[in-house]
Amino acid sequence: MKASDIFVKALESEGVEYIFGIPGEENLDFLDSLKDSTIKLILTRHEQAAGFMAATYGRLTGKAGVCLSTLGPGATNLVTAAAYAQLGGMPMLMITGQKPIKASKQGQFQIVDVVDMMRPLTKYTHQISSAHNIPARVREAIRNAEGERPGAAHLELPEDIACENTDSKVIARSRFDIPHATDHSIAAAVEMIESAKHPLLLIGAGANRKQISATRGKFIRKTGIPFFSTQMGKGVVDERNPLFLGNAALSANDYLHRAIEAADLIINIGHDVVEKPPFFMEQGGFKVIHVNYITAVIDPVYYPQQGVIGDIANSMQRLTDRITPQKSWDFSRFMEVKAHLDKQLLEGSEDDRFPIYPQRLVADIRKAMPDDGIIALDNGVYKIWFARNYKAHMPNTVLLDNALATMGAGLPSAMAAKIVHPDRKVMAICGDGGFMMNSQEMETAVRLKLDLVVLILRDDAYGMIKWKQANMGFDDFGLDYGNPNFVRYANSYGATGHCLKSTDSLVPLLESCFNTPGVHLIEVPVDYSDNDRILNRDIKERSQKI
Ligand SMILES: Cc1ncc(C[n+]2csc(CCOP(=O)(O)OP(=O)(O)O)c2C)c(N)n1
Repeated sequence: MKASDIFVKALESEGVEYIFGIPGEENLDFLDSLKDSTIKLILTRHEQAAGFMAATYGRLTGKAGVCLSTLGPGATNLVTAAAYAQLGGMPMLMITGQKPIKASKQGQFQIVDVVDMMRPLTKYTHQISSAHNIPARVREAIRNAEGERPGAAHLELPEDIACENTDSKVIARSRFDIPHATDHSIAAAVEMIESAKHPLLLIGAGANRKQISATRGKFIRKTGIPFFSTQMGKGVVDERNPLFLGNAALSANDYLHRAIEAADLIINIGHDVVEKPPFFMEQGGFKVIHVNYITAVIDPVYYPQQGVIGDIANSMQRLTDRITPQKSWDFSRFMEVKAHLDKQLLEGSEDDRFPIYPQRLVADIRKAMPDDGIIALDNGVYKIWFARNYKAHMPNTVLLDNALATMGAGLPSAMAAKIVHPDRKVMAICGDGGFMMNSQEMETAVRLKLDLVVLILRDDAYGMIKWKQANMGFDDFGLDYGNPNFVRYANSYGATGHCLKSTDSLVPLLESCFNTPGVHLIEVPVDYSDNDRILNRDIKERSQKI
């Protein structure tokens, strides 16, 4: 069999459904092998977007999403997506081409050491130098990408290896269970929780990786211990739950941090320090139990006293079985903070000024989205508003990146979410800055006939940086730009462009877009003039008084 054929067979045997990417001439054998495969090629208009789509596919399915590029420039375009998958804990395999490695007449033309370039961004990076090894290398790359903590893997398939012949055979996926936590660590954690006075539960990104929210629901029901989430832990437990305190969209000085300060123990389910910290540990402050698949990475702001390391679902089940709710637990301070925060979160949610204010925007989008509807956020100041104010009802219904926190992933990640969940309503929410970083994928979305709503929050500036600039007392400088006419821009791709003209018309417009097939782009003029006052000052000052 030709090497590229066995490569594709190995991917099929891994259950790969899609390959996102842009082939170059070095991938042509591989491309030809894909022709007769069950794997669908999704051609994109930029490798970075292909990488974001593959990573999001991996994030939502737990199976490695696969992307493809040529050597040199194609591979360098994958770099940001590799970091996105690696930091975000999303399983992804990148396949890149290369010039012949045995004999080549091309000198160093287009040659970058892609294997080494990927080393700090991946769990595994390897050049295939013999067709014979392909099945083992594919298995090893995917094992690395999918294993805890998931991340990026990379295989380079040089042109001359791709067309070799081999009699090697595909290696089937290994079956294995994720190891379980030791009895000793479960017992130690139970002891710490039972003897705490104010235990508090934190739900982070790792808890969103496997669909095991039922066990966390049981733990919360049995113990009555209140919980809060990190940005990437949103939705693991329904945030309408009366024990949900809030989201740590900000790292400090929010209402929620008054509750965190009052805790003497935090049971951390699935958060690791790659995500922006939800709190800062201090000597002599609350203790932390780290419940995760892997041990904690120690950091000046995070040094848990106890680990419960193993399959999170199993750990939560065993903690739930063994724990006895204590009469001495006192959650009154947490609930007091929650009452203040809940009230604060309603402020502005009915404000009908136009351009729309972020609080109203979030409230209206929540109204328009069903429980299982997915919002995929790009990176901008609105991410804080959504993390803080939007109540997620189901796991993985708020896709955001608070690990690499890159701009440009909003549209591609929404597209991947729609591919994985064709029956669910999916919306990309982007700033005008982030959208323009991968707006060319509008063509891909239209070509794939995706039913998608793309919301662009227009402030004609890099708003997030303006907000920080104001916070740091700098003058307003250097962050404004112009924009295309977004309606005409959308229409030129064969999508349907809309521009919001009044705040009240947002919900009906969203409903009509979701009821009309195709890609809809909605330009939403947004008023960020309150960001500095509310996010930088009001929340801090008012929360001090609780
Ligand atoms: C690729 C990349 N470049 C730069 C940044 C730094 N950055 C973070 S948010 C932001 C501005 C985002 O502007 P926009 O997308 O318009 O959203 P807004 O904050 O205005 O709502 C910038 C420049 C980043 N996170 N990622």
